[in-house]
Amino acid sequence: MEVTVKNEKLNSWIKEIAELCQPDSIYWCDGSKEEYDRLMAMMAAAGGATVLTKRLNSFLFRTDPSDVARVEDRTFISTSSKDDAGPTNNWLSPADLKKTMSGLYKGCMKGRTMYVIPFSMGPIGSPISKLGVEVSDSPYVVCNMHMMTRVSSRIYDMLSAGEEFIPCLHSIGAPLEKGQKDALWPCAPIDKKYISHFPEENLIWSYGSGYGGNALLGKKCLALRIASAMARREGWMAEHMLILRLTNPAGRQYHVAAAFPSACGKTNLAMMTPTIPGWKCECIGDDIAWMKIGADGRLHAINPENGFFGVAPGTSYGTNPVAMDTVRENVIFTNCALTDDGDVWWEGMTDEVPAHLIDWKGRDWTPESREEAAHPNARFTARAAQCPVICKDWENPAGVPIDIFIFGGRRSGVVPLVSEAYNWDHGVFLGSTAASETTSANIGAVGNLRRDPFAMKPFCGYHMGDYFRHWLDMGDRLGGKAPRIFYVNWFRKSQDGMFLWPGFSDNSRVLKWMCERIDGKVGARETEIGLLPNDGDLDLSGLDVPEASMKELMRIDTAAWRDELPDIERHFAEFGNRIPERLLQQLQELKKRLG
Ligand code: SAT
Ligand code: MN
Repeated sequence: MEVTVKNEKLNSWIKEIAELCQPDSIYWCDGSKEEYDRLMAMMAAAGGATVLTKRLNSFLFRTDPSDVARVEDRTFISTSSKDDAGPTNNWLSPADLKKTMSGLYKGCMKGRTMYVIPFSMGPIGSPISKLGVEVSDSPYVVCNMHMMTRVSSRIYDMLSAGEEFIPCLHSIGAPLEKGQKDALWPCAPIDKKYISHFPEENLIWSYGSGYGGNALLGKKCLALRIASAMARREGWMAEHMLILRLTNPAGRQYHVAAAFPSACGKTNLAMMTPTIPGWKCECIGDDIAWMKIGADGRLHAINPENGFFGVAPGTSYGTNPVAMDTVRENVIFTNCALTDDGDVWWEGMTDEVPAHLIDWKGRDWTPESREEAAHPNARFTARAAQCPVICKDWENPAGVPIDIFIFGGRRSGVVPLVSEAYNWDHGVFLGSTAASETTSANIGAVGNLRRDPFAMKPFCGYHMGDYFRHWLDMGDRLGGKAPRIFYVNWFRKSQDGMFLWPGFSDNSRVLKWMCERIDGKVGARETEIGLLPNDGDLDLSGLDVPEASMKELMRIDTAAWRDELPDIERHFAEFGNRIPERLLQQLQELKKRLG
């Protein structure tokens, strides 16, 4: 496409990048369906994309086995002072990092096309949206960005009118020499990958990976890492949260924003079909919330994304029928298995396991095979508009007023099914000490317990101690209009390792209790760790969970909680003098309650 954009910053940046990366050609994207179809057809012809004959307009990609998840060890927050990045982020000085990366970028797009992708996070033209321009040498990235963000030529007009944008530079880091045959999934080796953020100048540089959050720079890089730093400066919030609307049988609406780490069920909760009669759940977003205090003094949330990049394994008509219906057509699948009749399959999709598949590495697979057919972090990319329960207000620029915040994670022990914070400060304490067993959404060990405050450890673009303080400040500003804060754990296990709580649709029972707390309809009992449901208040009608399991789900093991204290102390100590006094006070109070 021939494009003239009258934006000096954009044009000089594109020129500079083109000179550095030396692509064979430059292509300015317009976000059209024609463009998407053409790029997909090109990738299918080259062999990188497999056309799924069983699913309309859908494709399967297999990545290089080394490029299957975010790379937290290779992710950098590059501020002029190391201290400003804080202990939870990798840091290199902007000068050093730019020098190293410029060396890598030199000639890195040889033999390839450089795509210029204009996008908006949030509805185009909305006052809370942010514009970005991603430059990438990956057509897979272009097509995913079409779904996950709003890519449109209208953004060129806005840029010509002088609107600001966030430059996002991406290369897979695999130049092609003349005559060299391309890999099916070109990328750079792990020690050459860099996912870099310069929050002081709102700039993103990503090199070496083509996968998900490493490469679709509107998502984690812009909408969380850069946006969280902007949000703190400007007095709003950018959080790793799903957003949903619950409606009770009387028609009263509640809006919930919930933070769980990657691959801990945000998409499932956001699309849940309540098992309790008369309740309705609608999805507004499944991963990121941008929230501002509105004229009414309440906190209003929007979903800056345009689609879902969801974990496929475990998704089924049993666990998340809405997601299954969302991915019926027009989907990009990555690292799923391929069936003999041209469809995708993943572990947990059907009770019956296919007799033969091509696995995510492209090899023959049978139920006897030792490895999984789909990678545990295999993903689907689909437009939010395709979701059957998408809320009619999901693109409302005013956002939805949040009533309830939920924090949580994957904990096989210790943490009860649900508790409510005593007050805002206690809620911020719960968020700041949240811990979860690691998942395959990051390259690294799976199942290790780690502190993941507010599910933002991998995504906070500045010092986490300052981030805690920002949460306390927001609470002070919101006062009596602040959302109530809850903590959940759907993943507690019995002694013999079985999940105690059915989860999924039955999580609606827990949400119902929260709504009734908001309305003052139910009380709660004070415990050492927070407010827990009184016996009989959690609606368990029609649910088949043994009483002993319910007891265990709600049990507070004070000895185990006492054992957590040294770890929480160590965790807080990491933040040095940037840990807010009010959180240390919360820790003292918890200690006192535990005796
Ligand atoms: O790869 S992503 O970062 O987009 C997914 C996730 O880890 O949440
Ligand atoms: Mn996420």
